[in-house]
Amino acid sequence: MNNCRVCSDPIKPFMSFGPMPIANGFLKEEEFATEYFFEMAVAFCEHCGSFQLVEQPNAKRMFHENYAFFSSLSKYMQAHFKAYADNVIERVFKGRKDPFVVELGSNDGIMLRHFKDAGYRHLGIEPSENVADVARSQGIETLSEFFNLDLAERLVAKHGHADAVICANVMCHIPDINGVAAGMAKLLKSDGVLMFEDPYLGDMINKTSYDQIYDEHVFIFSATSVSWAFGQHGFELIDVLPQITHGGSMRYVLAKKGSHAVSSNVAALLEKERAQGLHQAKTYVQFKRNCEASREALVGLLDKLHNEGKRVVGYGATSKSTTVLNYCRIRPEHIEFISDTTPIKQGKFSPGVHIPVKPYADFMKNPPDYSLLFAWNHAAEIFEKEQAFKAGGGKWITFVPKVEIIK
Ligand code: DWN
Ligand code: ZN
Repeated sequence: MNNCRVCSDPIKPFMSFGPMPIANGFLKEEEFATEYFFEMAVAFCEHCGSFQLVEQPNAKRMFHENYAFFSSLSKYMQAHFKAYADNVIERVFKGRKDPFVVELGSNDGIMLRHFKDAGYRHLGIEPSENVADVARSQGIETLSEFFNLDLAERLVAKHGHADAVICANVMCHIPDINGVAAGMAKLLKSDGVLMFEDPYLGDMINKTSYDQIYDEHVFIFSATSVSWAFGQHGFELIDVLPQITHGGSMRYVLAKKGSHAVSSNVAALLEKERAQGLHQAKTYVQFKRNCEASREALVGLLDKLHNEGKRVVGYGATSKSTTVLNYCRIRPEHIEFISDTTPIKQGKFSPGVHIPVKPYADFMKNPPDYSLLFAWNHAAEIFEKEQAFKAGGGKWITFVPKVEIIK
């Protein structure tokens, strides 16, 4: 029996995805024999509404000096983070004297650079040294540590309290959510604002996008669970802003209770979540069935194409693809290679099932019959870029929201 990371109530898994490797653990052939696996099971806490992994590998196995994900590789995400920074400046900084922003998990500085460029006091906290170095090389103040109450106290002593604490695709990675929320309460001014966004549980359930679940994502949040978790630390949800990024995300805006007006968006979303059944165990039983049906359809399609002698190449060696490949037990005979623009992934093999990852030039040189879109969340940007692939007879396979060939 395990206990909920938010409220400590007992929780039990409703579904296991089987043995899973580290999602971003791209590896060399000589490392196959010692590859690490954990059982990836998920649970839903009926008490506080939080959806979480039952076990999560140690943080040092996931976030280190060779972390493979660099935020700035997508043009769309660059524009998204500029808009996010503008939203913070407009909403929080207006009328404040010399405001100070702290970003947790600032990666290569994709968002903080806008604060730096506008001359604002800023600090990034990024535990993966290699991505933090990219930010530092561009003059973005960055500290390579894990955030907790102790660090919050040291930051206050050195820089004073923050006007805004922000993050994107970070909060859902942190198992000690209570420690982090307490640290944020310490770090923020009494009228400070906390803003974070993460993949949204409501979208994941609606789209059966189970690939959002992997080692790094210890939580998949809803407004209900965020409100509960941060409410314990004196925060209240003051606004919610849906985002289309990562296949459907939610930006949560929180402040110390009573310090800011609460938008009507909050009550409306909480009500929508009840109507969707996000508070009920039976919703997750159905989600499990939907995942199994999706797996069956994808494996069936790949088997068929393999038997017909078609060439299939994966597009985007995403973290998400590790869940799909391992849960569906997709093999190198199904997928010739995965094309990815990230140099650190190229020349290596995908975690667990060991499909080669090759540079994008290999995809361009010899386009396959079918391309399996692992980076489905970037579909708009990719389809625009890959018009020649389609015009040349290439077809896309997607699996979110359902397995299909896009003609
Ligand atoms: O939360 C997280 C999110 C924000 O980013 C992290 N835990 C890790 C990561 O998740 P992901 O790996 O699933 O993210 P993406 O953005 O879906 O990854 C896209 C991958 O596809 C990258 O490896 C780059 C690659 N790519 C490509 O090869 N060609 C991407 C685009 C847009 C392209 O045109
Ligand atoms: Zn709970």
